[in-house]
Amino acid sequence: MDGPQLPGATVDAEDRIILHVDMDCFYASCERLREPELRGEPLVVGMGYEPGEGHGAVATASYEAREHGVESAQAIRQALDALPRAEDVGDDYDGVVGYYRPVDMEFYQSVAEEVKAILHDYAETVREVSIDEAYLDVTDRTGWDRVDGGDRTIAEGYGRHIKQQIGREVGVPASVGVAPNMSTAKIASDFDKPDGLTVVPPDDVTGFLDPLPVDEIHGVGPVTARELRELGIETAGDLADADPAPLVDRFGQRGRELYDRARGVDDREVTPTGEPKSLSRESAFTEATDEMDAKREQVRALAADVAARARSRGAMYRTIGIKVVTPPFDVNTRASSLPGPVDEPDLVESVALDLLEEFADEQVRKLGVRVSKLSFEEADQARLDGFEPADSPAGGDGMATPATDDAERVDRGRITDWIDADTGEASTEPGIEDRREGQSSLGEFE
Ligand code: TTP
Ligand code: MG
Repeated sequence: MDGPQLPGATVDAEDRIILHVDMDCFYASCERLREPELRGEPLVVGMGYEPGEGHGAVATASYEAREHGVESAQAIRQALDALPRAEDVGDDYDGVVGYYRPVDMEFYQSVAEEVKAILHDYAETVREVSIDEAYLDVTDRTGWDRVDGGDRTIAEGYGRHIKQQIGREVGVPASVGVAPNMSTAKIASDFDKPDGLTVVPPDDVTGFLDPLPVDEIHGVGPVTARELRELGIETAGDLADADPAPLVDRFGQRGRELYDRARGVDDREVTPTGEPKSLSRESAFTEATDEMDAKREQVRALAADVAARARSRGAMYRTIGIKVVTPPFDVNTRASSLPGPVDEPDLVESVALDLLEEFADEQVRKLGVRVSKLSFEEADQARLDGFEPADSPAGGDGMATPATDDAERVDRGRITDWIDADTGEASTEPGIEDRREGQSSLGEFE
């Protein structure tokens, strides 16, 4: 695995392509979505923080705030010492000031769902490890082949594309690492933060890892790093060259794992996280529109796509819903529940179109269609109308196949999960923005 390759040796055909995404100063980036004037400013998001108060701890800080020594888990008071709050200093203060905001998990969760939805479009296998981090196995979607005989790989283009898609569609920055295994991909996504893209092809793994300080290996915290330094191990290369036996004596099985990671050896498979609770696809208009024909056309394409996706995953649904985003960012959701689980694409379309009628006169920025209350077990028995190709919208049932324009729009849409993680009942809930602004009008009918 390590060491120089034999002349003429080619990259192992088995080499996987693992992509790790970690959003940059995620909570702060979410706040900047709502308050674009905070872009480029030192911004601190506090857990247990209240405006004007000094209690709580830093959940995250923007990179501008980090330059002043503010970091996650620090007390807000300490952060305020390093970076006074804009409201607290007089007009004659000529130092740098910070902006402080309280944590709003619901909002961050909704942004994270949009990001994850994009990720699911770019890989069959996605492992979501935290609100702002996921691994994708993209082996079958891209390649390690070099482009034009240069250093760049096709996989690099793939990683760039995902990053750009998140930036364009959701508006938050991500850092991406691409490598032949999970631990190297994780290190790579962290390597050039923020807004980083680091690609480590199989034949560069050793060269990439060797010079890194040993604490950049995932799993090496400050305590382990200190102990390793006591053993004369400063870099990943030192660890890779070490005799593993004393490492195992000292750290147990973890010692062996860290030794392997330092050598770029990590056979862990990307295992997907749970079955989705709902499937949805949403798509934005280039500009808000009140044209009902355009809205209907969009909903038809989205409905066809969601239904096809549900069928390909063997999912039946009991609730069909829509999401309608009106300017500026008001999220409205409407849903209709059925007596029992079904797999009926034409019903998804007709219910979604019915629900849309309420918004006939509204300006709309974005539309979504969702199926929820999913069940997976019975799906086989419910496919009474035969098999459809997994990824094509259902045909032969009287529903129009989306025209090219629709198909393109659908490509920009994504599968997401609007369901409430705690209750599993999101379909009847108002959107996050609705809730925040107290507009919880709902037109749900059972
Ligand atoms: P991280 O990905 O660790 O941090 P980050 O996204 O803010 O910054 P980076 O650019 O370095 O990735 O964590 C994701 C979110 O989790 C973060 O925005 C806030 C939250 N968080 C806490 O609430 N407390 C913590 O101690 C940490 C580390 C994160
Ligand atoms: Mg992050």
